[in-house]
Amino acid sequence: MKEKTLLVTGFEPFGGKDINMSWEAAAALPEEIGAYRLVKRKLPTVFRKAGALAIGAIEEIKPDAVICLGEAGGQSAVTPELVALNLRFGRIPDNEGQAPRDEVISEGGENALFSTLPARKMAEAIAAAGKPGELSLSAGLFVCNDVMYQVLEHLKGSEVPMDFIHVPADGEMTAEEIAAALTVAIESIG
Ligand code: PCA
Repeated sequence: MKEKTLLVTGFEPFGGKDINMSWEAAAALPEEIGAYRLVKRKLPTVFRKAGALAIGAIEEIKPDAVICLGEAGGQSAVTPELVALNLRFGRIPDNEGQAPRDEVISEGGENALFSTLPARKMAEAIAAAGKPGELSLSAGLFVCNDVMYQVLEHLKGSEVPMDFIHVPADGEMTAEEIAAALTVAIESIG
């Protein structure tokens, strides 16, 4: 068994859809990649709660690294995120009907937190493998950004690095194609 543990999260469907490609892709990932044994968890698409559950999973599993996945409509590449913003905005309601409008995630917290995994390197590794991969400069302001910000803030000062990766919704890539791109990204972090 591998010595290092990678926590991978995906989301439940939201916005009236039946599936969320982030969870489909997480489920399609192998149990071991590179130096890591994977532990997978599904998060609810709910502001605050998803981040709290991700942090709870980190406390329980004590992973060596964390990658949270979410789907994004209108994109055709797997996109590691560079930065999370300290702000919530719901263009549509989350799965508990909440649609905050420019609400601060962490009072007194940093305006933005950078990914602590090498987002650019992961994006470049995916592209170098001939798969669709690009660095993203914004995780948006919906539940994905909320989870990324909360987890990065929680892990600040720890040895555990984290990134959020958006994957295409809407059938742009199959779950297996997304999983193959994510595998390359995970192998690149060593
Ligand atoms: N995507 C949403 C939240 C859940 C998901 O899969 C987002 O991009 O914020």
